[in-house]
Amino acid sequence: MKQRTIAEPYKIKMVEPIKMTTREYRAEKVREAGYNTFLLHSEDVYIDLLTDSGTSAMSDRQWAGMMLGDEAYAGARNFYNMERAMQEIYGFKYLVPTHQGRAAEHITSQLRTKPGQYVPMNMYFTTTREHMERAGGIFYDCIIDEAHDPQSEHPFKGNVDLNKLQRLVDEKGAESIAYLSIAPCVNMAGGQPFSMENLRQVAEWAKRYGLAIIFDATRAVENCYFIQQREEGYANKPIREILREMMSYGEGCTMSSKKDNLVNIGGFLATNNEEFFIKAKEMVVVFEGLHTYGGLSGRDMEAVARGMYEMVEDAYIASRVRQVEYLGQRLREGGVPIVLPVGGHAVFLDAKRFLPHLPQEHFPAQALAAELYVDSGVRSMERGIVSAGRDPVTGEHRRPKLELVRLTIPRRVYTNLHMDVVAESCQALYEERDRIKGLKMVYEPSSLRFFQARFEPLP
Ligand code: PLI
Repeated sequence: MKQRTIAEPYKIKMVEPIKMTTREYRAEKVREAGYNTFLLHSEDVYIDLLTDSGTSAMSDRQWAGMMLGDEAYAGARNFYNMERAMQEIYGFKYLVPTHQGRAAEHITSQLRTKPGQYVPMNMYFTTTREHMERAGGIFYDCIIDEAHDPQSEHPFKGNVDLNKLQRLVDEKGAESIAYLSIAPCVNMAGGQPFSMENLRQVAEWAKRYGLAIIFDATRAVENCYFIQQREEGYANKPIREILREMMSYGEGCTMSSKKDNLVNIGGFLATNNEEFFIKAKEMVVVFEGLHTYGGLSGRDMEAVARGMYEMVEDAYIASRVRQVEYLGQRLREGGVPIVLPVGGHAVFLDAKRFLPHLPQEHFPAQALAAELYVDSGVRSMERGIVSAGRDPVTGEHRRPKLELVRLTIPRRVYTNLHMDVVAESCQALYEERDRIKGLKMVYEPSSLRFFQARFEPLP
């Protein structure tokens, strides 16, 4: 039987007009932006699928909570509300708020990594790896091979390959590992989930060697939805319970509240490890702010607390992930090459298959993102060779197998008609793909280059 439609479990109370521009105008703007969508002015964007980070629409309850901000320097009531929400929803004991996810990554990497130690992760994430390397750690990719293949339809492409973990221990010894960094709905793989079964096995393995799992819980709720839909034994379990079980396998997490938690700013570090908590509190006051606000205002913490309860409502998360799936379905029907299965937060165009005439050093995904903007005012993001950066030892470009353009869907913001516009634009570009040319990089920042790099079209 055909799946029944699930509509959004909310209605729209306030709207924000968006600007429609001409093709000529956009061609000029993208040139001024050095063909980098991060450098466009948001006002010149029609449908903004750059990121799902901090772009959510908050609910009336979250906005009402903002009015109840206790803007005390120390011990604000909203901190205790956020702490209670985190304890109930994620299940960890201790909370250190931070202004966003990368601040929690900074603290964790500095405190938990000795120079030269490995940090196994199920694929890299840009800021996570950057902080790991700044702390002297070495990233070790332990995701299953299928994750690097955009056409593999494995239902849990975010799974960890236990053989890869074992190989690391056999070759280097367990003491060479700082901790395991495990991310639900792996961003750079296309928003791909891991299964609870796989996580359980990883947790057992880690226990055997006395290693901690620290989640990057950024998109854990979306992963829980896939577990509920795809994994035996979870179909009738509420998302809230699935999340508690998932988190129970870790010692703690870093978190960008700007995703799952449905807020525009915020993050945190959570842990059951008291010693780590005490050290993290000492460090947060140096880099972020007092340990009861960590760079956030009272009202921000209140919005996070309320967002945590809203994100685990089953009807919300179903409509969120199914909107992403809807865009994926439209693109598939139009024959546009995308990463399969469609992930939890974004649809990823496979630029290698979209533009097979462009070699990776001509930055096909970067060029495609610029073309998409010119065609329809839709802003997307490169997730390929530019995002991967350079190897810190050899200085060479890292050449990821995945050369992708991410169409990231903000939460509770756009309608499916917006998704139709996006799909039609991608399809139109696919039909005229042969005329799309590559780019050359003319300015390259020393780290996280994708944010500020500039390009020019190749002749
Ligand atoms: O942007 P932050 O500092 O709040 O969070 C960093 C961060 C950590 N982990 C993961 C998996 C992320 O996706 C992430 C941020 N992602 C962004 C900004 C994105 O556009 O995907």
